[in-house]
Amino acid sequence: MPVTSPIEIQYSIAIGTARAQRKGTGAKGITIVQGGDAGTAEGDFATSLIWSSRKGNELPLLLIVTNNRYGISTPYAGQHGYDHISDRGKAFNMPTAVIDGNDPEAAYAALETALHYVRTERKPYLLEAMVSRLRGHSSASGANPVKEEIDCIERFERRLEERNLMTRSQMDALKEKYTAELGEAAKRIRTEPQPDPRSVYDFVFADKNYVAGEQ
Ligand SMILES: Cc1ncc(C[n+]2csc(CCOP(=O)(O)OP(=O)(O)O)c2C)c(N)n1
Repeated sequence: MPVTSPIEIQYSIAIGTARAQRKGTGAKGITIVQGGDAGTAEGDFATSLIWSSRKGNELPLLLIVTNNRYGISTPYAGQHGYDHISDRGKAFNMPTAVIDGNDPEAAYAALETALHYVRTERKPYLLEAMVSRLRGHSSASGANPVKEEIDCIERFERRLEERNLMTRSQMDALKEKYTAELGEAAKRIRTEPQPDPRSVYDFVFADKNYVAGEQ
């Protein structure tokens, strides 16, 4: 699900696509939805826990929460009464996990396990990734770098060097290559035409020719 501007409504939208993919529909796809820790205090997150876990009607939904322990400037303790957001999944009989989201290897392994479960069981899984908050949220909380936080890219680069998998200069060259590529893409996008206002409802509702149950 694409992340939305009003936080967390992607969790409600995810129920729709996951319902189309649930067991018995013949669909093999799954829905993956992601949001932040503070957003889980919105009702849409609770709605997705309820709708995805109903007995006999479970949905193939991977719920990912990236927990950086802040909602703009509100710390975790001011928002939640439980130690981990993933604990909420336990009340809905879904498997849960908490991982170090700053560690790409741990994240890869945890995603593999979670994806395998959702794809084969066609049931929901709640994964909580503990991540850094490298900068303030915006001007609302000051957008300066937060020095005490772990920079996951720097840490991973050190690991690659220690294991002799990549050298500093190889990593610098990669960074330069992708920075240039993204810079070019950003320039190109500015030259693209604006979307036609008549397309505002495209892909919001099922196509008007769509008939439930048919391909
Ligand atoms: C429905 C709604 N309420 C309030 C906001 C204002 N707002 C924007 S981001 C944010 C906090 C998000 O925190 P979190 O979900 O932890 O995500 P993070 O930005 O830390 O990744 C809030 C309250 C919003 N965008 N939408």
